[in-house]
Amino acid sequence: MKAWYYDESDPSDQRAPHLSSPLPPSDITPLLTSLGVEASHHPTVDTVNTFASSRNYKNRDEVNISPSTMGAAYDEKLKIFFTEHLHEDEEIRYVLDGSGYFDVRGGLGEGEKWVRVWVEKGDLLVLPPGIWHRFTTDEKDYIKAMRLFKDEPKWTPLNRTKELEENPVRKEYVQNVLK
Ligand code: KMT
Ligand code: NI
Repeated sequence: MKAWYYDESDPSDQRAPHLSSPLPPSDITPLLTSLGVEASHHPTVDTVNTFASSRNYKNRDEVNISPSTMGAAYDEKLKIFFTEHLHEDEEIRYVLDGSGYFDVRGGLGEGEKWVRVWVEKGDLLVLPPGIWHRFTTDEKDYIKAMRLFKDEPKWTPLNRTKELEENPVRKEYVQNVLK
């Protein structure tokens, strides 16, 4: 896993690194923690299973995102994943193979910034309910990931709007995590 503030200067390709200066590894965990994001690394799925059951996760699915598995739908799917959204449930993402970027919003109002988190095989992220985020593959165009859900698979993205700032889950996230 690596992370940096997303460089907005060239918007042409979401899969490009958009690297500003890389954050020193020791700064990454405190930054993610301040956003309520937990990151860990699991060489095998065994410890992911333990982690998930300790948090009462009951459901999961797998996505294989690449031009060869998705054909013409690939570009369209990437646009959907990269549309800024939130989920009302906490969700775990575990990378089984390949790599990609989760962008998570840091700051509020004028101070908003994208934090780009590069994840590769074995990396696990817990995204808190109510965090604005988006996903894209990187220039290798391939990720296989496990998506874990507490209850019913409810991965419906709620795309960002002004009104959604008033969503109770969003408000709770802002009050309790960002403050
Ligand atoms: C999400 O919530 O944005 C996703 O699940 C993206 C696909 S998982 C690599
Ligand atoms: Ni999402």
